[in-house]
Amino acid sequence: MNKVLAVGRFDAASRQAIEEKGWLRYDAITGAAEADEAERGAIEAVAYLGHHPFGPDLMDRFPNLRLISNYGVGYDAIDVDAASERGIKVTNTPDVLSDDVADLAVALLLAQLRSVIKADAHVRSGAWSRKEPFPLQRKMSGQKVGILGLGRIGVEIASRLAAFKMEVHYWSRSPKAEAASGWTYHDDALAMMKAVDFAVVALVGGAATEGFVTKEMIEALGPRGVLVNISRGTTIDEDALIDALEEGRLGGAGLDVFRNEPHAHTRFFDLENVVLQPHQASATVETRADMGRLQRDNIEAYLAGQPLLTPVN
Ligand code: 8YV
Repeated sequence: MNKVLAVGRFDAASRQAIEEKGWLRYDAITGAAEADEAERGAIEAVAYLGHHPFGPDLMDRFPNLRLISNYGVGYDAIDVDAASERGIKVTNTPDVLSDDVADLAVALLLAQLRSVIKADAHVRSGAWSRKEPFPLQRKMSGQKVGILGLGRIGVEIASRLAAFKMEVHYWSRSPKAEAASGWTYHDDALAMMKAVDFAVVALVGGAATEGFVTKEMIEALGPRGVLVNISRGTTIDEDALIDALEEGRLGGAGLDVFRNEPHAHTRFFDLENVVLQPHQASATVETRADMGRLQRDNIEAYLAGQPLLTPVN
């Protein structure tokens, strides 16, 4: 009987690696939870890809489960307290994706400030050849940017934006040793949003940061402000964000994550002042290969009775 279950719609390379290992694979945890009792009872480790909540009821469908190896640094889909209570270890894939996520955060800010998407349409539509004017854009260098959350990814975003000659501000629960000397720490997130021109959300997901970016914070950024989110849709009051964008109380947004993925709120689609991405900040061939390898290596470590590489609990 198979000890390992892989759950999710993996890319071709990861899928092949999983097939070579001979692990059982299901597209969704809800499907795997309906497998026959003997199959479920044999499972000790799950390679998990997805954002469907993996809570106590689903865990109890696998009575011998000892490890959930998550594909992704954010593990907010997994109820870690419930896992710990059941003696189930959880691992994630930190570090290997930080550069890519930071790159996309910069790309979203630049795309907004320099109107990259609209300018592309201006050329393709023939407007440029008809000599129609294209509006002037916004300067990125020299402006103040605020980073909400200075974890591994936040640090990478901040150092990239510092290289763009931006004045870096950050909020986190406490000042960070990783912060460069020129970066300004704020212990009050609202005060930081008032002090900066643009902001990037790099918070962890989960209950502790649910709705962290409030209506007041969004409006503090103002009609010329731009908000980028590469964290989780849950970290922002999404209704307040859409209202502010529709009514011009926030200048623009660059979003890789949404509340109800993959069903981004349709009100976003009518807005000209947003750039939208399908939760793809870590989605490069190279990084996805590294994430898949780290996920599988954690499972191999468990099977070999060795210490887990990147434990969460
Ligand atoms: C996803 C992510 O895990 O690492 C994270 O926290 O959000 C992403 O890398 C990936 O899109 C698979 O769902």
